[in-house]
Amino acid sequence: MTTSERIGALDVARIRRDFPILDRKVYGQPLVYFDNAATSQKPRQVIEALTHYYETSNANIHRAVHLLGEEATAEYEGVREKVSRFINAPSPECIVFTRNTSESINLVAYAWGRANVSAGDEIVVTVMEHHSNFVPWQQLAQETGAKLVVIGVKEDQTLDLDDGLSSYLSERTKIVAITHANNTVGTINPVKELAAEAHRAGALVLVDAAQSVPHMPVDVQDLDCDFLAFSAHKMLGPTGVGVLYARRELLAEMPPFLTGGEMISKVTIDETTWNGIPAKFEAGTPNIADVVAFGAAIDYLSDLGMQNVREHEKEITEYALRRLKQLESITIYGPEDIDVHGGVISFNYPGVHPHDVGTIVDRQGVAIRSGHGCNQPLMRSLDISGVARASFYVYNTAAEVDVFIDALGDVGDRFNG
Ligand code: C6P
Repeated sequence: MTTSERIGALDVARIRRDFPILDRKVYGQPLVYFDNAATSQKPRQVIEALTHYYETSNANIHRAVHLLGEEATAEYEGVREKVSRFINAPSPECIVFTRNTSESINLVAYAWGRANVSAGDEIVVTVMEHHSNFVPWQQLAQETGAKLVVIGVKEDQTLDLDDGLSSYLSERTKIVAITHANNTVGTINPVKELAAEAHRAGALVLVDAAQSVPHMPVDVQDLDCDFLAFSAHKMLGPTGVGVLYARRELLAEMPPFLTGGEMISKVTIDETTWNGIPAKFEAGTPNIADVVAFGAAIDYLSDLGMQNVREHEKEITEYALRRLKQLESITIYGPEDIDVHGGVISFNYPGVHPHDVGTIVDRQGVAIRSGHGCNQPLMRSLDISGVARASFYVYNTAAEVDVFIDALGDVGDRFNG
């Protein structure tokens, strides 16, 4: 690979011009933003959609008879249709807007979980779950007396499925909650195959897609999952918008998570009946403006093509892995096979705290994440407290990887020599 700006499928030079923040300097150096797994940067198109909405159509939705209210409702519902098409959901009714992935998963753990899980039932998760897809299930198990079954990882941080998923399932398994792509070691899990196996055992499947929907084509009907959760802010959209996809029958049967305005059908002093789906799960005034701007992010990614996004990230990740492996005394985590490795790389130097690594590269303008990455069970299983992590997106270049490698310089020697 050369250090040219054009990598594979994407015209990165053109893309970069859409991101105003990439023009700024950090400690006098051009910003190299490698913290995309935490949140992505936003293109001008998304920022302008947000401003345009407030300047032209701002009103509350689903309740006003005036024109602004109708326009705002149409824009908001239009984005629900876009999201539905983006992940190939069978209907926009299957899309619930939340605040983020964490809230989407909590919605399922509370609304579905409290109604369907009881003492002696089993919930299967993996040790590589982000806390957002671990703690809600752990708490549900503790509250109901259900058993939490945890799938471990092998040495290359792929799931330990040598004896098949069935070895973790029983006739009491109610749900398998699994991440599509891990956010620290980068493992991409075979969720389609796992969903088929879980369904054969009569269990439902929730996919944490916070690190997959932004980075690769995801088709919920092809995966055949029951629930799938992701966040707008990791895919060029604004903060404060999450998505829960759920099968229509499940949403129809589930009790609400939050109650209040707009999620009701009828309220009397004695009782309340619920609105239809998905309104039943969107109590109160939602984050209208950010949902509208999220629509611009989906348009942007759709124009790039999600397969192209994945190809670009694969190439940049392979290049970064090759360069990192040349550094002295570095430990790199995650699977070798790039087909099951997302666009994140975590690493450590012996005896060097990841925060020190993060601070050193920051002084050269390179933003990475350091710490446990909300993956404490996984960190514990690797016997480490945290990692330094670089994560890539559509605007990152091989030239930026070179800046990052130069910024790492002699970190290993400096601390140990
Ligand atoms: N991971 C990271 O730096 P929220 O914060 O609710 O939008 O997303 C939570 C979440 C759930 N699942 C996975 C796999 C994730 O990676 C995240 C967020 C960020 O890796 C913040 S810890």
